[in-house]
Amino acid sequence: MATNQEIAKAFSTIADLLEITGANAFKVGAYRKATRSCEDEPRDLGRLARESPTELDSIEGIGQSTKAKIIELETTGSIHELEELRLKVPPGLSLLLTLAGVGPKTVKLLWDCAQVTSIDDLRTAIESGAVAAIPRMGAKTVTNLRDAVAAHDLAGSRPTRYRLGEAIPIAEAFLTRLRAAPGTVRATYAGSARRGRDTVGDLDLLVSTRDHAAAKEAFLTAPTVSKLLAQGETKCAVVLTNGLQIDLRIVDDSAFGAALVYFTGSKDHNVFLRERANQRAMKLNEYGLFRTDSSASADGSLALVAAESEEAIYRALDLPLWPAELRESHTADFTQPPPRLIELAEIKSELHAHTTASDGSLSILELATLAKARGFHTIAVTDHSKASAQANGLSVERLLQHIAAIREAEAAIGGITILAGSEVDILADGRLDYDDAVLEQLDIVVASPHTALRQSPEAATARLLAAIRHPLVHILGHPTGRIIQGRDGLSPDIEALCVAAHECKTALEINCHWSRLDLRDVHVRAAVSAGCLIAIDCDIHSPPDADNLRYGIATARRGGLCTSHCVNAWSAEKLHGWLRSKRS
Ligand code: DGT
Ligand code: CA
Ligand code: CA
Ligand code: ZN
Repeated sequence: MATNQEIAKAFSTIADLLEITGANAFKVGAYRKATRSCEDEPRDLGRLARESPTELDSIEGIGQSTKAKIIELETTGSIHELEELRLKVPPGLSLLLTLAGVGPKTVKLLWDCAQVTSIDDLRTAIESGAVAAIPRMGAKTVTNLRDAVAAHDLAGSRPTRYRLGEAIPIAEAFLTRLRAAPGTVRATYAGSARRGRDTVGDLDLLVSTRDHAAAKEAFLTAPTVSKLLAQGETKCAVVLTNGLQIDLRIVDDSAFGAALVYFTGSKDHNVFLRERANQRAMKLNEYGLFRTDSSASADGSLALVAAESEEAIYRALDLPLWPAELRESHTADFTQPPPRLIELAEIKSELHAHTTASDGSLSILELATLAKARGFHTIAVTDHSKASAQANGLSVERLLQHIAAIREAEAAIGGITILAGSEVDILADGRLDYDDAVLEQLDIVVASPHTALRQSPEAATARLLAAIRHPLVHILGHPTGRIIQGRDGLSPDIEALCVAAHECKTALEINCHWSRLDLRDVHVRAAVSAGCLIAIDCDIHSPPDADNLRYGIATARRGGLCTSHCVNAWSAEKLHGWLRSKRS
């Protein structure tokens, strides 16, 4: 339930973001006015929205569009337009707005004219004179900005963690630079990013080289580096303009494996490995695995057992090599062989994708062509259902036309199966947004919660159980509706969902978008131990979404998922057989 203050805050944020993105002044003004109206309104707007929405019409400053958004926020917990705007604007700009005396007009000017997207950018741009050179930027404003940045530095604040899909592309850009440096042998990322956690505190990069200075140079001269935290012969740490910290380790290639084991972690796993080494009269550190008993050489240095590869170190410790994603659970028995985890190359279908019929950017044929190019045997077209009005969800009439269009595209394309499906809303009470008679006409049904994401755990469990048990539903889409660093989403009884999903052969989705990763790792682990089917889907709205598959795979692997239980890894025959089993 949203308070008046929360509604007002949402509207003022929309106004700020609209202004930064250059929307027309009238629209911005309407949101400013609505902000003040909400702040001044003595009655509870959320309750009015639920119980007597027509009363909202009489409030001065609230129009049809802002009224609809109050209702949307109250019933769904979020405002679609606000989320869209947040995606359009670099997150650092919102932080700029928190600087004393800095408003959206200034932020827009800084962004447009000096490519400033973070406080570090701003500091650099002030120092270089780039800010003073912006037309319409007065000397007084520049002074104000300088003071505001200084005040911010004293208070000190930067985001604590970064989402996996924000961090990995940055890591890869740095690895490309490092690999291009003379003398580089191997370069990779380690730490929580390699373990596939959904957020990372910082990036840990590792490079082996014959030329330490060249590697360091390539790292430090990257254009996104904003601040040098530390530098030495074998290590450097920097902060990027977006606030992300990167630690770099530079090693000789003969010790790459030892460094990789150490910096992959987790810390707990390192403790386990070190103790195991100690029990065997050995010592493990970031430089290698050494004998500590009498075989030490005459000069007192320890005899090296293994250092060049992870395999060699694990073998010498009498352990099977465990995948990085599983090197954290405290409960795993690392002396046993690890499960054979699913791999990205094994994914052969995408079962959750949108077209221009609802809120996607691709036509049916474009979507199918993309899936075909990825070597998939099946693509499911699952546009939104009618309750998702903000996502242009399909009325029954439009859905029936869409099914016909999908059948036509399927006949035309060849080489891939196009399934007619829907991402049907699970309403707050567990009913689905289309009648059974409509759902029966679809090859595949993904049922997802989009609204009422703040309901009680009991209500959420009952709601999701109803969808799982619905005989026409194949997949439960993004089961909790969480947005990482955005909203918590539902907190249903996951074990109960898993039991039902296993029984009904309904797959639980891992939504691959890095802002969702829903199911999350611990939920996947629960689903895997219950023997559930899992779908790993990109929820494609536009082509780049398909590249998020790797994050879903990382999450699946952290949960211990094997190929056999992932429906997207099945052959066409097996997949289509399962889908048909829910159609009599
Ligand atoms: P993060 O950055 O908070 O997402 O998590 P990590 O795991 O990347 O942690 P980070 O960056 O502090 O260190 C990277 C790896 O280096 C960590 O996973 C294990 C190793 N490491 C760092 N400090 C220690 C330590 O004090 N003890 C042990 N055993 N390992 C450490
Ligand atoms: Ca780290
Ligand atoms: Ca680190
Ligand atoms: Zn959805």
